[in-house]
Amino acid sequence: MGKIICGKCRFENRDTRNFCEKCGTFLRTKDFDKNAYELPEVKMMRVVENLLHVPHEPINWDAVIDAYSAKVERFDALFKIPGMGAENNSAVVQKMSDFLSLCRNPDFQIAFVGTIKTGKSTLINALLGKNYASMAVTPETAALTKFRSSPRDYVKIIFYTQSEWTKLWNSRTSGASAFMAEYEELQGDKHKDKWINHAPIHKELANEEIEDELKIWSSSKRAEHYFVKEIEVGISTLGKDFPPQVVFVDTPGLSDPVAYRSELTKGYIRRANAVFVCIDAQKIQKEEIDTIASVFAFSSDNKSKVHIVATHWDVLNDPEDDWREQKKYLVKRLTGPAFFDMQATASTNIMHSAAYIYNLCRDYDSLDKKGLKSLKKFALDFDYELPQDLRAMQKKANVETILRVIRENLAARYKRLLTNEIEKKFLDIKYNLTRTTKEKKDSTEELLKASRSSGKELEKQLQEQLKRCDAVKNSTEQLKAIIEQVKDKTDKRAKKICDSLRKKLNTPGK
Ligand SMILES: Nc1nc2c(ncn2[C@@H]2O[C@H](COP(=O)(O)OP(=O)(O)OP(=O)(O)O)[C@@H](O)[C@H]2O)c(=O)[nH]1
Ligand SMILES: [Mg+2]
Repeated sequence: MGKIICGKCRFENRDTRNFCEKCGTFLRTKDFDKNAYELPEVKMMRVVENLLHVPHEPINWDAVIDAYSAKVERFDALFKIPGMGAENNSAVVQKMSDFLSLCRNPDFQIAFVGTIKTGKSTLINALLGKNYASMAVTPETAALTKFRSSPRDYVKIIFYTQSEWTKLWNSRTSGASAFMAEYEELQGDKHKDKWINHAPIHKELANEEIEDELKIWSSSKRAEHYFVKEIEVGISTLGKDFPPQVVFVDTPGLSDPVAYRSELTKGYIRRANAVFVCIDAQKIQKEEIDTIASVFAFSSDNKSKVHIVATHWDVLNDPEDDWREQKKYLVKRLTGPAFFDMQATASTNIMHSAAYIYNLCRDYDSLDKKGLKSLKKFALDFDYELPQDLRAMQKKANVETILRVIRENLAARYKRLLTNEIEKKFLDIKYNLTRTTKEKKDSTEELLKASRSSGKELEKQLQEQLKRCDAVKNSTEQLKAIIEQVKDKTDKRAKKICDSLRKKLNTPGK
């Protein structure tokens, strides 16, 4: 098959094409006069040919949704051709754009919340399979951080705008004295002008570099974190069975003395598809119940999206027995109007975990002294042998139960729900487009009918006029004839009268 090189962009096109696949330039200038390009037929050819090649952004998570999205991309391209209706129907254009972004970014957001140091980051690291989020013993996660599966590893930093910063600054509560002292100690003001309003930073990096990069932006020990609104982390090593639409959101905590920041977290809880509230199993007290109550208050539309994880399970005096009692208490305490609707939901949604132990088992080959000591203690408590029982110890840590809940109960169900939602939206777009194009077709047909009928009307009128004209002509002729006749008769009569008069005048003695 031959090729035609585009004169404009030098793209090599198949010789069956009339227009460049890349830039749309008319390729057959040799065969046609320059003006041919402007001919309506040629313009239409271009539209059709380019429509056949509307670029498609593949949707990898579902083949059916991929097909829907390819269709909507073509609808969108067709609808936006001048005169096709997009100018007068911005609602349908918006629907198509929302539809495509839903297909392309079908995020299933899982927010991890809780008071300071309850083990949120440790649990996320266990679920992600590697220690990405910092878990130092001092308050650590200072910026909201999202983790998601991605073909390439990246870190994206989003900064506060000036107006957001002003709101944040003015929202410091009376409890923010520690915040202020730290801000001054880290000389926040010196860094402020550099980062406020800064464009997002998108950094592609090696997987091993993520942890250190995150420390720069999210650690409360560096001034930069004050100005970071959000961090997004793309991870390439999450494995094929990790649902790509799942986004883990590590939050800085609900009890932030800067109200604007806790409002951001609350916003995430409201929007999240699932919320995991981390509470320390060693101290299930009023404060923990209050935190859980506030999460339920922000999730009133869907209470079953709330999950409670009692962390630090391994540190309980008698983990098995103590937890059995604690869970019984929690199920009872957290069932009712302000909490779970039913005891059964409470029972499945309240879980325990020892994510710290799980991670130690995972990283057994590279553990430091402290880690190894903690693991040995756990093995001793539960009669395990190291290293042969590492898998059994990981199972005991119960992280896999949480992972299974996320995979099977949430992500899998979410995919079904999302697919239904997308199908519904697709049908809505189709209905809207059919209606809009039908309306357009009807109005064009009416116009045509009107112009056709006015043509007929005109013709009728003309015919009538012509008929009238003929009639006038005829009557004129008739009139002329009558006048002639009258004239003739009058002439004859006048002659008769004149003759008889003349005769009478010429007769003497009468
Ligand atoms: N023994 C034990 N320690 C844990 C567990 N989970 C977390 N930790 C420890 O608790 C400390 C705090 O854990 P993080 O994961 O940083 O807690 P966080 O809620 O993210 O903390 P902030 O982001 O600072 O609010 C760390 O020293 C962890 O090693 C657990 O299940 N068992
Ligand atoms: Mg944390």
